[in-house]
Amino acid sequence: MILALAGGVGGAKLAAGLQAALKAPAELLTVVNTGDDFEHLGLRISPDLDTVTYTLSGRANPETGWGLAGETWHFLDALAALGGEDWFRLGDRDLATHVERTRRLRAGETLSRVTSDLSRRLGVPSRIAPMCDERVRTVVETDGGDLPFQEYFVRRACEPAVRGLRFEGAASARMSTAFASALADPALEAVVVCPSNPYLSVDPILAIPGVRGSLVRCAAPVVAVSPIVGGRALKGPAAKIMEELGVEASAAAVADRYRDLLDGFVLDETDRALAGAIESAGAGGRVRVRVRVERTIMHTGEDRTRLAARVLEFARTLREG
Ligand code: FO1
Repeated sequence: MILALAGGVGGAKLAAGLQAALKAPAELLTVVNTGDDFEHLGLRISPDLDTVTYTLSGRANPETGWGLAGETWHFLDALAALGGEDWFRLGDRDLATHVERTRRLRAGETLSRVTSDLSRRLGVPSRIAPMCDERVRTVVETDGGDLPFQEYFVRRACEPAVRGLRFEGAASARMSTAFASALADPALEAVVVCPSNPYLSVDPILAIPGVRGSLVRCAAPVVAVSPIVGGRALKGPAAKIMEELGVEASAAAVADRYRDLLDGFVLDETDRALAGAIESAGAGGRVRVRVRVERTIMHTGEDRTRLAARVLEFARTLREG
């Protein structure tokens, strides 16, 4: 089996590639960040879980990467006319997901159960699980004070300078059952850290107690794909945040951030020149990481499947020694 760790749009694309590249898609489990979740208009919104579910079911909006294709906006327009909060755009069809998830969570079901059931109903052939079932909330510490994640990301368009991040609730959360079982499964063949934002999307997953240690110890190779290409983020504010936190925005800095748990790192062709430095950085007693150079930018479905197949092949070579 293959375990993928993902946040929103970039992570979902590689997860879709892995699902397409595997002969038996049910062997893929995608574990998703829930630090972006929030309560809005009385509803429980899980943006990254929905982005992954919609992408893996072939329903994602191709322009935005989040939300549903062919969406209509009557609800939001009516809400705006009443003076309601319309800064977070909930489409008419997407709304059904939030209403149904909220109802089931209120009735006492876990987020894991709701997620796996909704994804099955939408026709996803692989498995999707939240990182945990407890409430974890990413708080962005900025020059202007602390902001709940979606206030920072959507309402303020990632404009405030980031000084730090914290994941409230993470220390007392537990890995979801599917996540913990996958990490303990002797049949685990690879862990793929998708090209998601290391600070906003992957760090919350790594903040769940036991995750880092399990990844360091796990017998299967852990391979990350860089979300930074040529010093820029493929999508979103990763490069901006790295600079604001005083870290060079480069694929090499991403490799360094994950180094203690990585066996392999996939770099874009643009960054080929960094490969040697990333590999030799392990020479001084630090963990050694093998590097593979690929075309990592995923415009089309074929791009996703090809990159995923290369990542799986790279993991196979790492496994074999
Ligand atoms: N992102 C935006 O930039 N603007 C929005 O209005 C917005 C609405 C939205 C609704 C449902 C959903 O599942 C995701 C939505 N997103 C929106 C995306 C989301 O805020 C971010 O992509 C993630 O949280 C970061 O990965």
